[in-house]
Amino acid sequence: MWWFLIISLLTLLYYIWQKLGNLGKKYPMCLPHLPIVGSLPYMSVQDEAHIYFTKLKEKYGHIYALWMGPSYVVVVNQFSLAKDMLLKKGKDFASRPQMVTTDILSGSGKGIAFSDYGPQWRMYRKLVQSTFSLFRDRSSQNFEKIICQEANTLCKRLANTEGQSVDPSKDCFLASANVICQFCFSNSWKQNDKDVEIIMNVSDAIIKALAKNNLVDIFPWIQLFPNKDLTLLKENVKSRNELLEKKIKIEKEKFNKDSINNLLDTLLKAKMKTNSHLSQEQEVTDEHILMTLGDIFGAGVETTSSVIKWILAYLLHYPEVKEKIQKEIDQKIGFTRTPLLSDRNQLLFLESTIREVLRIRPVAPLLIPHVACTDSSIGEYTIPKGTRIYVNLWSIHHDPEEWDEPEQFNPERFLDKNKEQLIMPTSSYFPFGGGPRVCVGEFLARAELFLFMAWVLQRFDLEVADNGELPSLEGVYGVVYQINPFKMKFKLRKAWLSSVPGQQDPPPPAPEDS
Ligand code: STR
Repeated sequence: MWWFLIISLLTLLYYIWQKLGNLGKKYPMCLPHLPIVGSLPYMSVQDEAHIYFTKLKEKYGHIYALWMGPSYVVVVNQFSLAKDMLLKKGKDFASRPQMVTTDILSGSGKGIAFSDYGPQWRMYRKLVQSTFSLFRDRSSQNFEKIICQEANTLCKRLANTEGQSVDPSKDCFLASANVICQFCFSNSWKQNDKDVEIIMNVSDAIIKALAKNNLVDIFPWIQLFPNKDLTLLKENVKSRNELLEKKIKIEKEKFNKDSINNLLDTLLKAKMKTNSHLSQEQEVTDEHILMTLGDIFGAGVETTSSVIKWILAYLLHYPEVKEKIQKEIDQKIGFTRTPLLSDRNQLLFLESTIREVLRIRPVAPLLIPHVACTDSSIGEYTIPKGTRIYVNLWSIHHDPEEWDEPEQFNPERFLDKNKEQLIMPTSSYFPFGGGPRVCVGEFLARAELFLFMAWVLQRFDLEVADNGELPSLEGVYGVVYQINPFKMKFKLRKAWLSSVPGQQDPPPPAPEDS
């Protein structure tokens, strides 16, 4: 009997202690939840996650909590709260959750996208950033030159498809893969290289496997049972790693510590400096090199090629926008030279269209989940250490309190009244995330989107495929919000053909330093 009293007393004391500890603290409203399964039985599986989380805002407010099995998750749906969390208290929320699927992809949290916030992550991120600076600063082989070379070959390939209905996926993939391949290894792939096909399929399979909303990420013990999705993910990650390892092995031969030209060189040089005096965290290993290259490669290819396809699809739906962009290209650039990065403040319709596509169809609608590395707060709400946070970019980009008719595709919202200047109508816009984990390749991505689109629209008209079907603007939710496959036609513009008589090839790229 007395032990029963002691247990009851201890439980009561614990309860009071908890209550006292929480005095004055305010937590986000929480969805109902049960032991073990958490809020899962109360959640809808009909809508895709970003849409469902946006709908929940009506009932639970701009910030709310739920339990994904044993994990406490907070969803942030509003820009001012996201700003507080990503920018003001960025370091408090800069960690990543440990999940079975991303552990498989990142070799247990190596690389930079899915690794924990700490000295090791910082070191690899700095190495990547320093390589980005190299490509921005130097005059030979800078980003502008590389992108223009790729835009040139892209246009040649598209000219060869003249008049046929084609799926633009492979061409978009190859163009962005080759830019990132130059960045990582200083070389590129040819159109019919078998490896391109392999890496394209493998990358796509990885994204699809990650998108499956795997239950193993909620209940890791599920991996003890046979799991088809997980096996598929493992196989594809293995193929990707083998392909990258093969490339690393070949490119390593050319390494010269006095001539650092690409990301692999930067990482190998850092590895040379590794010695026994360094702590494990500062040690550069082959596996870390592989994972860092894998992240940069995956991020560089999948995001850019996906956005280009979204832009093409929107321009097929809104030919009047395409015409405005082309008119501006004709006026500001004409046909005697090719577009340059410095044209960005001239081609306002193109820039505003890119911004609008990144708003209406964000690359990563829930970003990559963040984790609180310390007890902290978002706005007035207490967030305990270890909380998983989803930033609902979809809701932020479609917030009717911030955007006029957010569901409408309207690039001109990014232009002033006279359509003479680019503007930002609201701050409710984070297409590349923000804070310490902001996309490291934002500069490159924006440069690629601008130059690829400017080159293509300077010489091609975009037409609906022969079956007359417009692409669906409903995407497929995942780490990258992808468009469903579609076909279209690229037709050389009459104006282009008549201005460059008898010549189907674009003029040679003439970019000098930006
Ligand atoms: C794509 C498929 C692949 O082969 C490797 C990766 C790893 C990095 C991922 C990338 C993925 C998808 C897009 C991500 C990127 C890191 C940052 C980027 C998630 C899964 C975004 O935040 C959009």
